[in-house]
Amino acid sequence: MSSLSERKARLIVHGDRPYNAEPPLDRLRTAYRTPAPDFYVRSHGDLPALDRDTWRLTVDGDVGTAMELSLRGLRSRFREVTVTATMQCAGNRRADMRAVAPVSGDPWDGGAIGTADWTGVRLGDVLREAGAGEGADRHVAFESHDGVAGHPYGVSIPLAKALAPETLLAYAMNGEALLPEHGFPVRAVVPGFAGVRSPKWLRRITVQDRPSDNPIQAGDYKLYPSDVTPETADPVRGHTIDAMPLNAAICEPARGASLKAGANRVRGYAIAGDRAVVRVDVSGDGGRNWAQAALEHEPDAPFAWTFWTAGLDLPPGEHELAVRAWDSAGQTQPALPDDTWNHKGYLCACWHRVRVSVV
Ligand SMILES: Nc1nc2c(c(=O)[nH]1)N[C@H]1C(S)=C(S)[C@@H](COP(=O)(O)O)O[C@H]1N2
Ligand SMILES: [Mo]
Repeated sequence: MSSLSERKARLIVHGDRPYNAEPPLDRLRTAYRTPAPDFYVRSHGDLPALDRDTWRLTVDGDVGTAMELSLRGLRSRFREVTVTATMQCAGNRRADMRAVAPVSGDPWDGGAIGTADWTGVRLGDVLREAGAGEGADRHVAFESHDGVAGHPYGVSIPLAKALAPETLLAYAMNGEALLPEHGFPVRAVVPGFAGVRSPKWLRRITVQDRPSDNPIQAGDYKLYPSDVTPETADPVRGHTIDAMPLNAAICEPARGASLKAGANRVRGYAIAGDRAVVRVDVSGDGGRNWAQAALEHEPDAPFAWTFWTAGLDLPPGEHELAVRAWDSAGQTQPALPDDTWNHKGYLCACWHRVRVSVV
C-alpha cells in the first residue's frame, strides 16, 4: 500500500488539516470504479489511527439487545455483500457557486465524487439482529472516532434508509481494506445520500426517536434559500441534505484546454440519485444547440453514476461546452449556478460549463 503522502501528491489538496482533496477530472473519468488512491477525501477533523484488532462497534439505543462487535464478529455473524455505489459530497462543484458570490467551505471542482464496489454487511441485518424498534419516526444515529470542534463526528439517517438493502457497514473498497482516509476499519455507506451521511471510522450506532443532535447533523449540511445569510441562517428551518440532486460534469476536455478544429470528444459523468440517468445533452455553444451523448452504466448498480461520451464538431474560436443530464422522471438541471446559489455552496447542480479555445 502506498503512503498517505504519496496518495496526497496525486490529488488536488484543498487543505491538510482537516485533509480534503479531489482528483483531477480527467483522471476521475478513466475508470468506472474509482481507484481508492484517486478517490476524493473529505474530512472534518484529524484522521484517527485505528487498530483492526481492538476496534469495536457498539449498537445500542432502542434495540432489544445491545451489541458490541469486533471486526471479526461483524464479518462472521452477517452475510457479506458488495454494492457498487457512488459517493458524493454535498459540496461537489461548489467552485461554480463561488463564482456567483462568496460561499463558505472548500472550493471543490467536480471531483468530490467517486464510485466504488463497497463490501461489508447490511446495516439492516445488524439492526434486525439487535432487535431495533421499528417505526416511521425512528432514526439511526452514528458516532465516529474523529473529533470535530470538541465533539465526535456524528450524523443520523432515517430508519427506513438504514434498513434499505443498499445501506452498508463497509470494510472494503474495490476489494481491498479501506484506506485510513476513507474510514478504516469500518464506515457506513448510504448510497444516494450526500457523503456526509456515510460516516467513516465508526464506533457507535444508536437507534433513537429523533435525528442526531450532533452539530454535523443538527447545524451543518442544511440547504438554505438564497436570501439567507450566515447571520440569519436557522438550522431548524434549513432543509437537511440527504438525497442528492441530478448532476453532471464534463471531465474532458479540461477547462481552458486548447483543441484542434473538427471532431472532438467530450467525456464526463452524470448521476441521478436513486433514479436513472436517461439522457445526457452536450453543447459546443453554451447551450444553444445540443447533441446526445452515448451512456455507459452498469445494469445492476442503481446507485452508481453514468459515464457519457459525446462527439462535437468544433470550429476555430472560443467556445463554451456545456452538459445537462435528464433523469427517469423527465427532470433536468438548472442552467445557472445563480438558480440554486446558497451561502454554504451546497448542491451545485447547474449545467457544467467548460470554456475551451479551438485552433
Ligand atoms: N467520521 C467521519 N465521517 C465522514 C466525514 C468525516 O469528516 N468524519 N466526512 C463525510 C463527508 S462530508 C463526506 S463527503 C464523505 C467523504 O468520504 P471519503 O473521504 O471516503 O470520500 O465522508 C463522510 N464521512
Ligand atoms: Mo461531504
